[in-house]
Amino acid sequence: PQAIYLKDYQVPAYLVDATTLRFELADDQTRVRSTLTMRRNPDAPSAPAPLELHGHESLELCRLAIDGQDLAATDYQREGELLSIAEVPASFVLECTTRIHPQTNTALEGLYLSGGMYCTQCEAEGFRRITFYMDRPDVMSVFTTTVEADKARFPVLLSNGNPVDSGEQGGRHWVTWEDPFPKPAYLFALVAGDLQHIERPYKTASGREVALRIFAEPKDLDKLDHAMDSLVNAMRWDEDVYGREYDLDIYMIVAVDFFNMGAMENKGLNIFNTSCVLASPQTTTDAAYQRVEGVVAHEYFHNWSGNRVTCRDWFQLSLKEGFTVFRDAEFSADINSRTVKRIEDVTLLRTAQFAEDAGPMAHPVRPASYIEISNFYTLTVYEKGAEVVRMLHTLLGPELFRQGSDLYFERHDGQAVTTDDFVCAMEAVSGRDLTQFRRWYSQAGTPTLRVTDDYDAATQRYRLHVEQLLPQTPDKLEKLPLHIPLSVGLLDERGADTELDGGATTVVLELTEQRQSFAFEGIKARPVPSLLRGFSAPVRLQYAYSRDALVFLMRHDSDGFNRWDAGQQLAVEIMQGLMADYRQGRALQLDQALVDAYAAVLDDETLDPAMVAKVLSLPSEAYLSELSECIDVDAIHAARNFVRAELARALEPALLRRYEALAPRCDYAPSADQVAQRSLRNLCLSYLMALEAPAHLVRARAQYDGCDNMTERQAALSLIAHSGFEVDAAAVLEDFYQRYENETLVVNQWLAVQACDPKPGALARIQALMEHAAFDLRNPNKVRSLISTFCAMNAVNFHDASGAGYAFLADRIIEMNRLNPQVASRLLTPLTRWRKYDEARQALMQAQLRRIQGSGELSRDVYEVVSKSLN
Ligand code: B3K
Ligand code: ZN
Repeated sequence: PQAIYLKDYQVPAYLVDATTLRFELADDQTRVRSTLTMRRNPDAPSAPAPLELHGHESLELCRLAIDGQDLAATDYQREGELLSIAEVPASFVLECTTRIHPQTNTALEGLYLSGGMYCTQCEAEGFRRITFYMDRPDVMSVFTTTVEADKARFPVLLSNGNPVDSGEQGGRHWVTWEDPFPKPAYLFALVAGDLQHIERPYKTASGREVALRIFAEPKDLDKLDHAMDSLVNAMRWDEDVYGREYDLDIYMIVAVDFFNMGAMENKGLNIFNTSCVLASPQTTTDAAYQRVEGVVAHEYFHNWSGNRVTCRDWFQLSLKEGFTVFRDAEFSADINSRTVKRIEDVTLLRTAQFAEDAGPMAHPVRPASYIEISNFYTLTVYEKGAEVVRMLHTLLGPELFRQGSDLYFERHDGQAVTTDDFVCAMEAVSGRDLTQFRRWYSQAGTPTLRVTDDYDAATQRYRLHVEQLLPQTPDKLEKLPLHIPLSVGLLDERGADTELDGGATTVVLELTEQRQSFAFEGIKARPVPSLLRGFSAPVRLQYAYSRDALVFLMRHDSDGFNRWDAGQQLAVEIMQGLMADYRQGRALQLDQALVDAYAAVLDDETLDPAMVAKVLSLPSEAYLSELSECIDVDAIHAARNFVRAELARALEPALLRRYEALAPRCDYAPSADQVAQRSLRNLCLSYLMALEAPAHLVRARAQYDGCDNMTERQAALSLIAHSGFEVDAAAVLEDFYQRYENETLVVNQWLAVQACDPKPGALARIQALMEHAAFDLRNPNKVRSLISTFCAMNAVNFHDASGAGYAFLADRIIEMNRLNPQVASRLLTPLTRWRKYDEARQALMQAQLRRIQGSGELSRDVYEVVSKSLN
């Protein structure tokens, strides 16, 4: 496989003005007829070029014609994914008929079957599995699509835009859809199935009527209201905050069971993984409710940031993804708790994205090359990309940022553009030079900020000295200093914010040099600095806080994020000390400072319970791993469990008091208040269960039996299932399966709970579950629930010194490489991190990577990750 480079980009030689498609859906006789109105691109170099169409190897070409004349096999060349025709007129009509095989499509790209219903996934390069086309995002066309199928089996036929015609004959029927907005082929969608829907009318700010419809299998019709509420909220929010309105008469969402990702923003016809749209109190946890809300909003926001304005090429993916993640994060922050949302996003960034950015697949937010673009739907493009947009928001302030976004949409509506065009709009409205800021798009790796300070009482001057350290990454490019907004406040001895410039208590320092100092005048006593407030930049921060200072910040910082982060830093430091003790065989002892700090937070009735739960949640094993030079999974697990049990022992009465006081008093609602209370109550129960005491087991089982919602039931289930009470664990797992056997998404949670059970022998349990009726290797949700969860969330078992976990994973990857390359490639992630483990494990992991490499014909997806990892 060959790499593709950003520097080789060329404008398309031809354009498609109109695309007409006819799908004849018929088991193993599915045909696609396309009629493309095409012409030479006036912006392309003038010498006539061959016409190059993309078409996957699996396409059976039945007919190709230009201006009504059939082409002979000698009139074109087919090589790999390209079909080229040496000479075509300056403008012409291309007709093409292909035969495709959705019924055997397990890659879930292009047209495939999900539980008996036809659906599509075309981003990034799936359309070429449907027909020959210029399958690149800078070729935009209007589409007219006719879908024809058996009426009884597929009563609902959908595509993008508005329905304009329909009819039936014999047992078959057809519907024609017209999408008037030019779009790239990756936004094409089609659905045919036995579906039902809920509908709600929506009136846009300017008074247009839109019909909102959400489709699902009949059995799931009662689980669509939350997605509908979320959609309406997102539409209103985008009008209020960005001035963006919806533009078609219908907006449709369809829920499907087999889906590689979370959801897809196809114009007017979003296709969603059921896990990101279905919700009911009895089957869905609070976290999943919030995910539905966030993903529904994300896909809706793409209608402007992605569809109306799209990407010139796939190197620009973060143009739409980074911006849209930033938009959906702000939406969720406005609807729920801003600080809690920020904590969750930063947690993901610091554990998973920082690890990616330090590994063999590290790449800039705008990659410079790729072998398989599907491998670049990454935390870096999405989450770090969103942080880059957030930094622009911080540097410009909300008003200028909004003006910049308005200008961006106005300038580029209907175009396919670059991340640079986005930054240019921000420059134009602010008059700022963002040349140096652009390095965030081209430089990979997480910067470290090393901060020191000094205070001179005589002059009342406090200074911060900041150095930025930029790591080496696989591209070996030279790193230049970044433009970094560093948000800071200074706490006085009472814990109050000091008034800085013009009365502000938080200031944004702009770092542009490798080393820089900032002076604050008129500071009466040595302050405690609150650095990187709100996590104002995606960096690792180093500052030598004493434990006392961290406790002080936990108690007093006016910045909620930093209050939480001070607690995390304190816990990390303590656990790192215990990890060292564990390795040396010393007895473990918990620093009383942590107990006291946690006790104070637990007793603070004025704090939002959601914040209390966040502050009292110990940093995860994954985060401790990310912070380790060399990951010792056993030491991490032992130290963290020790701290949990010690805290529980010391705080048992307080934990119990809050647990009882938070007992639910009314019916379930996914409201911010209730979510907060349940999260703290479940956290208290999890500490109590760390004591392994029968009385708390009884409590957990009572919660499991007595609750009216999945959030409480699932929390109790996993605590009991992971406890040492083996008989009770087996009983509760059995009960859970019996109750929810027919709820696929709940059964997936049941698989996940077992996959992350840290007790010894996990691998054998996973292998047994793979034989269970509830498992299906072809369904990505099930693969993720069982296999990915085991490898990512059960470190002590997956990294067992025998290497059996690695061999198991390699076997699954080799199987999945044939069935579904995208899922196979994602499964590789844990093995790509081999450099972070001890020598023995390094050798075992590398051996499995080599075994995969030599296992036969690899997909581009798996080939790229394996070869980069072994490099
Ligand atoms: N744009 C889609 C991602 C599709 C990825 C396909 N490999 C989902 C999203 O970010 O909204
Ligand atoms: Zn997206």
